[in-house]
Amino acid sequence: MPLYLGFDCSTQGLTATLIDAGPSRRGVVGTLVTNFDVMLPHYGTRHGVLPSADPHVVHAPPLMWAEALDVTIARAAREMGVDLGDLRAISGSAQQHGSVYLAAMFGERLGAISSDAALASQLTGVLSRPTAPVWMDTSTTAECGEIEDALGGPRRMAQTTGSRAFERFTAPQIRKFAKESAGAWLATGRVHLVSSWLASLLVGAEAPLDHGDASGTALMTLDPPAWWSEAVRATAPGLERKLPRLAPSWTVAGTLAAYWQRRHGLPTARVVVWSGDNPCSLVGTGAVREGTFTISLGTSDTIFGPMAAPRVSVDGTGHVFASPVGGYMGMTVFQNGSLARERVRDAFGLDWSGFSAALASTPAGNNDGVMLPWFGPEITPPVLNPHPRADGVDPSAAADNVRAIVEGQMMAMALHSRWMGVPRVLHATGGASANTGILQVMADVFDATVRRLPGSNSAALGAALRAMHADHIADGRHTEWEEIVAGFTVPETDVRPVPANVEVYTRLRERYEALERTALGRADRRS
Ligand code: XUL
Repeated sequence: MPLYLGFDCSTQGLTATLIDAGPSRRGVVGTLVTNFDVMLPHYGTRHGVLPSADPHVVHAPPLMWAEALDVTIARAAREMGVDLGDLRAISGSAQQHGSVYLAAMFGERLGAISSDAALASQLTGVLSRPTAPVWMDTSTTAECGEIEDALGGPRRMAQTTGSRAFERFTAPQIRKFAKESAGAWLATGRVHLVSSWLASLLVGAEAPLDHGDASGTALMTLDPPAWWSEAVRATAPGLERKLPRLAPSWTVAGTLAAYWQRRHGLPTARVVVWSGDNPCSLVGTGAVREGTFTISLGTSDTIFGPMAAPRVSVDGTGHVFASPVGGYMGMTVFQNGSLARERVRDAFGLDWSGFSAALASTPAGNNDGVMLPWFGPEITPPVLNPHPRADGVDPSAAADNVRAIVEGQMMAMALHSRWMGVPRVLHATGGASANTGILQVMADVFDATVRRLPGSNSAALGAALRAMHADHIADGRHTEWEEIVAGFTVPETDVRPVPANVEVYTRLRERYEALERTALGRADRRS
């Protein structure tokens, strides 16, 4: 029974999903999660990130992710209930954009890791910056402007890299660090993304960065996928020597380092380059051919789908990435995802079943009440200093507010993903996709059939499936993506749009759009 292991290093925890690809037992063997706040409390994170006096600065400790890998692999060996001796390959998914800054001796130190002590304890001194800015960081507006100016403006940048400059993208983050901490920047020998940092730890050598995750740096040309020397020069001095190698998403980076074999009893499995969580979710939700979009309801809400040719978003809100299945993928990201839903839930003292009951007790369209879901800074549309705003929603009525946040989020997604096309079928994944009431609003707002995928971590599943695909290629076998995902991404529920509700939302979307326009006229925004 060939086993494949996929990780997902998300904002709040590290998930491991083990799959069995044997013809008679094809399916998920098990999934386990190491929650950062709960299981690694000594790093002091809250929701996986470090407390910060400035709401625009959001960092996390890279050593926490390394320790989580160690802890999760130990747990997988103990708790999955199968002999991991049959493990053929491992890959991973990681929150995108976050950058890890390493001293020049990092590569050498990796080669000297001993199985006698825990991994994290042997990594002291390898970081040239103790914390990593993550995708929620919005502190680089000045650097975005500087980079766009140097590269001929946002349109040229989007046409070349797939996105204009966004605060969370790696290039403006690197530029800010190089400007503010020139000495530490000089001492930096390598900048990894979260994905290539963790892959390097598994291989025990510098691992390449895959084209999918590299698309979130603002430093890679989409066609051909290569570092864009103009952007690299415009970002920071000496950056060209500090970037990892680029590689297609199906590249085998090496085999598991001796550390993992000796300390946790794992075999000499192949390690496939890691990718970003959204590219991995594309695979893990089976959206491997154009026509199907996925909505992932996680810490951030994202909508994405495969694209044969890159169609860049003209309003500058979306992204085109290299896809892990070949070709491209379009994507739009909304920062006010599950944390915004939790804010409303907590404000009215509800639990998730109370939240669902509140949603069910209110009519589609919320009697014309609309809410902009901007509880924290928002990526789409860009809102740096949020002013949560509602029109016609009683601020003291729990049920109205629950419906307003869900409807606001879905209307924002429909509005800002138009550039990608109009979906007929949406695959839903992520924690909140368990809530059928939320999926009904999604189906009605998009006028599309929504298919809920089983399991809540499609990114970890996608990573395991990518490991299988790359393992086949390394063995000289060509397997179509449909065959790789077959049996793993079968929707468990179909939620169909209700025609009367679709009509209500066609009207309400105009109100939402008008409220958003008015709010953006007043709110602090960059473009
Ligand atoms: C994608 C993005 C988020 C992170 C968090 O551009 O910023 O979806 O990948 O998971």
